[in-house]
Amino acid sequence: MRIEKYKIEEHNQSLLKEHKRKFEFVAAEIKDIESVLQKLIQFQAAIPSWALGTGGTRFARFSGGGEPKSLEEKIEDIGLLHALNKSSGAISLHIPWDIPENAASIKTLAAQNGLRFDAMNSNTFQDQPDQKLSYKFGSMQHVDKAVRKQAIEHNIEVIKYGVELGSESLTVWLSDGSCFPGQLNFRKAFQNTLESLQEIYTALPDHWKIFVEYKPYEPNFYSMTVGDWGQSLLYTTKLGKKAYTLVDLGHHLPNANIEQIVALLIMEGKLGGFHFNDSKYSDDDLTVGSIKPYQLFLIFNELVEGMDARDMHHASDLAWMIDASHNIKDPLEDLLQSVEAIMISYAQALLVDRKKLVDAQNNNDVVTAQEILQHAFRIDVRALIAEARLRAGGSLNPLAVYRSKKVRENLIKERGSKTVATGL
Ligand code: LRH
Ligand code: MN
Repeated sequence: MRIEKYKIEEHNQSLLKEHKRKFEFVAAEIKDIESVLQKLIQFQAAIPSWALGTGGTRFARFSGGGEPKSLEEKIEDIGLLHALNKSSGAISLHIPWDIPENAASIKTLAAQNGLRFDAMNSNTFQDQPDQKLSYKFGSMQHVDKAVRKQAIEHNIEVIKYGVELGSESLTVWLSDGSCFPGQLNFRKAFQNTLESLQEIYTALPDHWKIFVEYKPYEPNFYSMTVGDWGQSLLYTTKLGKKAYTLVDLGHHLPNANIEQIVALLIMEGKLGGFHFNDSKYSDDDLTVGSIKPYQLFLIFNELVEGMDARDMHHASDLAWMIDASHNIKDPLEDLLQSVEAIMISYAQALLVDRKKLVDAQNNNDVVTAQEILQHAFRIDVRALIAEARLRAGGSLNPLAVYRSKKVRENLIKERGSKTVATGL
């Protein structure tokens, strides 16, 4: 389903007067408003190809209907999101869930929807029907060299698909680990995994990056062979300058200080990007900013400070990707909310008075430092982001247009209520 541009403009007209009032109010406080707006317009979050259908848990999955049954339909759905918020201009594919059978036509369809391909994702955490050797006891850590070789070859195949589509990075998340003490020799598992990643690293095209994603548990529940940021940094440092650590917000033990991890990874030049989501207990993959919006702001605060300290280009020097699972919400509405939450935290971080904050820190003026941060966190930047969307040709209120145009109802009419999208 497509939403014609004139319908978005029509909807904007009905909201314009109220928007301008709110925008002028928030803009009055911001000295470099044009550069802030430019940064917001350039910023694009990549949508995961595996999160366009209804997610589930081991207990149940309640399909919402109208789900995309092909990669083409997934690209159309992301194209619709991007037409509404002009901030979803990239898609991250997961192989083999979304193999581009005809890469050229897929690339053309994506371009017609204003989409580029962000990081490719390999999958050695499931056994495919035609697979020779099982990953039950791991893939790159496996005691059997033949299993490790199979995993390496799969990742090299994923890189090939990415090259055809114009992607320039590979995300490797390994479910490898152990469920019981004694099951695994941690040192050998690390060495096997490093050697396997080194073979994949060698196969990377020149300008490509490899992202090593860490996770403390699930599906293994005693150890994970890439269990935390320190282990991922060990791998990426030993691999070389094309290797970076990927931070999935849901992959931390309770109360971990993720913003400090982000600050140090940027300092080391080893932060590759993010899988944005939110969680209350574990890897819940909930809507970004729905549970801990202040933590998301604090993470973007470290990102802006750290990236500016290294003269990094905000929009293109890191991989901004969403990784969520939609168990009860309409997947497209959930993704619209997630992109909005990311833009809000980024905008607020751009409004932190850096000079005053540094002065407060240098004077150990803890109270003022907190006041400066929380002042920015309490600025209602929604009209700022709406103005950025308006200038980029998007909608002032994407969710309202999505609902008023009865997108889900139309998708169910088009695709039926039983279609199931590949993915988690
Ligand atoms: C693992 C993970 C990883 C993906 C998968 C879909 O929990 O975050 O990034 O490959 O989810
Ligand atoms: Mn992830």
